[in-house]
Amino acid sequence: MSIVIRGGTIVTADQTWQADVFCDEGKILAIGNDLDVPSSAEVIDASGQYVMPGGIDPHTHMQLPFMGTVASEDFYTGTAAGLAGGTTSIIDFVIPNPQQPLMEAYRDWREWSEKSCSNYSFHVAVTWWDETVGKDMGTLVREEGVNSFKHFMAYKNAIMADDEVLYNSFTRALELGAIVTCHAENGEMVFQLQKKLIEMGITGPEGHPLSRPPAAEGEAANRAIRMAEVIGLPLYLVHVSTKDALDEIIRARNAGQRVYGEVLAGHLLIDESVYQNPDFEFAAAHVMSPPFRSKEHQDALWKGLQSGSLQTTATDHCCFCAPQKAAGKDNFTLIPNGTAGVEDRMMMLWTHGVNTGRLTPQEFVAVTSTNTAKIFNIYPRKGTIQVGADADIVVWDPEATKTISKDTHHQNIDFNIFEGKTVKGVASHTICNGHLAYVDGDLRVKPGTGVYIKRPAFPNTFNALQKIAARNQPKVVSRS
Ligand code: DUC
Ligand code: ZN
Ligand code: ZN
Repeated sequence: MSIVIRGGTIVTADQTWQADVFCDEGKILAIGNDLDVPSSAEVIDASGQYVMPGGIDPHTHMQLPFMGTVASEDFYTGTAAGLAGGTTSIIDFVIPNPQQPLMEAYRDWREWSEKSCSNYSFHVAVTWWDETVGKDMGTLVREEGVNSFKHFMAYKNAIMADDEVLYNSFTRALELGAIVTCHAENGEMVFQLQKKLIEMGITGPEGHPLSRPPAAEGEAANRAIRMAEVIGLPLYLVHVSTKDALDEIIRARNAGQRVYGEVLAGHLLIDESVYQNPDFEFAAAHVMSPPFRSKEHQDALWKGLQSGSLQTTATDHCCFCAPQKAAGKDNFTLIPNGTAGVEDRMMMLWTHGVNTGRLTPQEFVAVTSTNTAKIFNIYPRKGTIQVGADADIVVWDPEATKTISKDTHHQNIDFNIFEGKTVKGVASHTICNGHLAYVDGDLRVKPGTGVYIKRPAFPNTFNALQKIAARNQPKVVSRS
């Protein structure tokens, strides 16, 4: 299928200009004015609209088995919903059970994800340690195109990585030239606070944020950052939700450390008051970790994004419907953690970022697509509009409006945390690998058309980093 997008304004992370874009065989083949293209090419009239790289959501959990249930959104419905919102790639997570071989879990996720209809890739979680885990990390990097390993510092007695696991995994990742990522919350602190709150009779969703205070995130962020400093490798903190964690990132970056931070659309736009709602279904629908925070933290997160201290935006898209959330009716610690957003992220970021003047359109492209492509080493194949890049493109109508609702969204969940919010700025067309996947409300997708994206390791960055790491390692001092 060949497509020509005519009359739009192209926006990349570093340039804005008017030109047509011609795509064929999944690639962008030409950019220019009055392009001469085959008469068979489908023409998209983008006048008055922006032509931007498709969104990349670096943090989703499609059909995740978690807390005794399985997330309701599968790889087909989830990637389709992403396309409806202008997101053409996701990076999801393989999460092995403790003692489960990494390669076995990876194969399970690859099988489940075959029905995807957009681009997809995987971070792999390290939830336990022995030498076979280190060996599988090597196979994943060298043969499967996995260049990032995730560590949950929370979820004690389940998937939590303690300091020993972190140390071993970070050290191995450095040898392999892979980046490490962390969910930073002090799992022991959360576990003890959960016990205490239940003993005190606080069993409803209002207990959830109380069990996960900002300091628990700040402490874990600092611990992960310091460990990455000593071992000497880059670190990416997922879903930074507090000023506490952000301040640790700023300190480390000012000290020359390569630390990146991701922020969720939900954390920027929803505040902690949702947990006080007396309707269990409503409050439980917002239970995710880390929880939604106070306006003071939200304000700091926006500033972090504007200043470049936080580089990417994501959703942590992880859907559980009301009957699943009901597992925690009498005990908030049993409510499956997760909220949706893969379809809404770009619209919410445009409306509250660009329309408010917090972000320029180019900065919007950087934080919704380009920076993720660079950090996870798939740039410029993904994350930009240039000749030779994959034809992952969103045509964006800055004047179109829409009211977000669970009744009209494509996400497979019975709730929307942005319910009733009107956005201005929506995807009119989404092109994924050269295929027109979404046109003005019409999804044109088929299961299994998505492409698995391999992400190579970072040899050059790591050669430099290993020199820095050597300086931090203990030295043998001669006593003679
Ligand atoms: N947080 C969630 O809310 N859901 C999935 C995993 C996570 O860390
Ligand atoms: Zn997390
Ligand atoms: Zn997550």
